[in-house]
Amino acid sequence: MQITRVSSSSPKPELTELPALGMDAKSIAEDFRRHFNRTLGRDRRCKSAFYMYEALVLALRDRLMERWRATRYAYDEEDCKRVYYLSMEFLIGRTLGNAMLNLGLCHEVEQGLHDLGVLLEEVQEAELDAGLGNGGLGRLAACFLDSCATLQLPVRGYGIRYQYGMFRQRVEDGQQVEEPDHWLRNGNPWELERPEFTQRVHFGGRSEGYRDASGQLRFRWVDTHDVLAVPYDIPVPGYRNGTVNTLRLWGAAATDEFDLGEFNAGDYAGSVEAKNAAEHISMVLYPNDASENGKELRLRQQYFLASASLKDVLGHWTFSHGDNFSQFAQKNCFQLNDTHPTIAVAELMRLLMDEAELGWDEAWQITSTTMAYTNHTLLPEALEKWSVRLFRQLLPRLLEIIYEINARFLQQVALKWPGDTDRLRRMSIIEEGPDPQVRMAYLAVVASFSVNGVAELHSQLLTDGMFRDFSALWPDKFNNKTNGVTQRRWLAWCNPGLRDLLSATIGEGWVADLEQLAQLQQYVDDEPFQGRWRAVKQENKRRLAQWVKRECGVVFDPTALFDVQVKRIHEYKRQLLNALHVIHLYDRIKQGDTADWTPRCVLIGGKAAPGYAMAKGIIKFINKVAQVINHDPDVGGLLKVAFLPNYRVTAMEIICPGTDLSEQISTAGKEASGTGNMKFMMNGAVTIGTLDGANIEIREAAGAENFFLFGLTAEEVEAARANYDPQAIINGDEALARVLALIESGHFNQFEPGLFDPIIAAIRSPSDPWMTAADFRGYVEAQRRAATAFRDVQGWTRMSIINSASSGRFSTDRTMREYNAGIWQLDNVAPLAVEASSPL
Ligand code: 26Q
Repeated sequence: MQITRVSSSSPKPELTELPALGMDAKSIAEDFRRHFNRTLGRDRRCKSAFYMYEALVLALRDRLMERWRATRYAYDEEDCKRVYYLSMEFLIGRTLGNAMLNLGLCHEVEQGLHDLGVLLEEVQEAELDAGLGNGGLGRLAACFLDSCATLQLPVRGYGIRYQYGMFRQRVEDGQQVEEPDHWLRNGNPWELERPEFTQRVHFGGRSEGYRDASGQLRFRWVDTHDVLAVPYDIPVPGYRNGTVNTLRLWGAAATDEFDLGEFNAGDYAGSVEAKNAAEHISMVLYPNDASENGKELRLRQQYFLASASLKDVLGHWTFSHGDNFSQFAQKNCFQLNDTHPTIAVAELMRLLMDEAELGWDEAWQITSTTMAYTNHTLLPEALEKWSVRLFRQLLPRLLEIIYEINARFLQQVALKWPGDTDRLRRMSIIEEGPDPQVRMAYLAVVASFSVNGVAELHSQLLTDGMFRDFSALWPDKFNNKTNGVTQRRWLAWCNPGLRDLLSATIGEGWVADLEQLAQLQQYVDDEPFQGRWRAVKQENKRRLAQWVKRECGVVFDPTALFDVQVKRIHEYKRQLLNALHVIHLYDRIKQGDTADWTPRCVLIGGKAAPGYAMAKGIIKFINKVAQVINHDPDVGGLLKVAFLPNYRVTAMEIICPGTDLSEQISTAGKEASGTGNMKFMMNGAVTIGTLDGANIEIREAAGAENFFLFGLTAEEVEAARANYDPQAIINGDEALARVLALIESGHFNQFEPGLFDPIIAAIRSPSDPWMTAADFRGYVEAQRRAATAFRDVQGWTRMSIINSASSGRFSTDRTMREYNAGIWQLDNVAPLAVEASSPL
């Protein structure tokens, strides 16, 4: 990989050049004041935190703007290869702190505001989370962008500018209540609208064949209903390197003629309806992190993203290369974040054939060498399928193309395995039946040159299971890219105490090179260092306890073991197993079995998909159990349980620094990777977990003695399924029998009989897919080992330090280097010097 520095003597427009903006406290304070007073028209009589926040964003944005332009110029002048990360979700959270950190302005901003008598912390609290994602997959996309900008890789994110992000969760009488998240209510000062790059996206209509001038049969898509896609750009700064990449989010808008036609015909209400229908496309994020199959609006969203983004890229290409596509595949790559944007495969074919007038072979050559697909799930119910009928109605031309891709693909299969009709049926992109379906994952695999899973076990299970036939056909396509998280947000920003201790001990290098944390190994037994490590953790636990008190009204004692499980609520993630353990501890307390007790505070948080009844039942269960335990005078300080409402990115920024024990307890073989597990590890939490997803790699890195392992392996889970007998397990385990008896007695649902019947039935069911009862004993024992270990203060500190010291591998900087070496093959490109880039 070569580092390219674009010469500042390269030709550039010769108009007025602005001097670069000052990066000192005084300049920032001046700009802050100017924006507050003049741009926003506020004064000391209106010192609302929101306008101060906005003024500060504008001051920082000015500084990003010049670097953004310099980066763009460098990419254009270099004519470098680029990657487009297509994702329905970018779970960004807050941007202010990240911008300050990456611009290297934390102290300067704090000082500048302080000099004006303004408290930075208050200003920060005015920023809402950009909750444009459900969970892991969306947050991963945001971490990827941070790392790509830091590595100076020309990668651009493409997504949707949802008006409403992930719903806000309130808890009322233990129950989840959803509220819309109108995060754009006060505007978004980070974004830059770019109406000049508006694209037109087609829906409906029909496909029509015709002969072109040379007599060649071609197709056009006619009588369509069109929607405009308007881009909003968000700057993505690298860590102190002058690079600013772009996240381009599309907002939907009605075309003029769409509503004017009806308006002129006198149908005023109808014309507004049409406008609404168009704008509905980017109205709301689907709050479902498994599947919401078959919803027309969801397919509209997916095509909207794919079509607008591809047109944008092709527009840029033809602007500089005309209609010559011979180099296109060498210079462009699309990374599909799960199957959600996979319709891009057919759309690229359509654009190349119907609009750029290429032949099938040439178009396929380009498509199948520019598309790469990342899978994030093994759950069969999460596999996307679209009914052919819906496809035909909404995207008729795309369906034709998919059929043709499938026909040619099946020919290839038939050639390799003559006469194997069962294999043809299994591998077909079209699932036949009374209501035929398009299998999006198969379309993605067939059209991509790379298919990757997100942890070693997950990638292995993909080629052994779901994609077995495909892996036999194309073994070289399949690869693993273990996930990561960005240490800028998940350590340097969210844990200032640990950041300062680390930097004082091993220098600041780890912020851009996480493997340097390995240098901590030499301090593992250094008592003064251990003391400082504990002091930092203690302070973070105090901060977390304060927050839990405010959000849940439950008092946590910072000297207790902080045991935390935060993630989406899902049966496979087994929050239920956690709750059973909590009840078991409660039962022990009630029996007086409390010799050598380790006081413990259990925190559980996460959102349930609004339509997922069982997940909502689990939330209610946890809340009711917490209520009983927290109010039982026999329990006192031995055990506290809190359900944290509205878990989100900003909540995790406070939670992970203050956690001792990280719960990663999914049924083995079900969690593709997990990324929360990595955030906790980095911040010195010890994991209790199964051999699932990236837990396996975490344990390898930290050493088995620094990880609390329990449970069946993925293989054992599948082997045990056929003869799974939870009743026998319950009969043979007194503790579990007592826990179930207590639940069945109605102890946790005094006034709502039958409330937890579905939960009890799930645990007792021989067809429980998550085999909760099977892992109970192992889990309780692992928890006992953890509790005992925690009372050895030095021993625990050692484990904590070792976990953090071994987390170097779990930086998205490493993940992105691997994507680049194995899939993208981009050169690093540094921006033009800031002062050399002309503003006009
Ligand atoms: C699908 C169809 C219709 C509506 C919504 C969806 C949908 C939306 C989001 C399906 C899945 C998701 C999100 C999945 C997800 O977050 N998966 C997680 O990805 C992480 C990053 O790779 C992994 O660490 C987790 O293990 C995996 O569960």
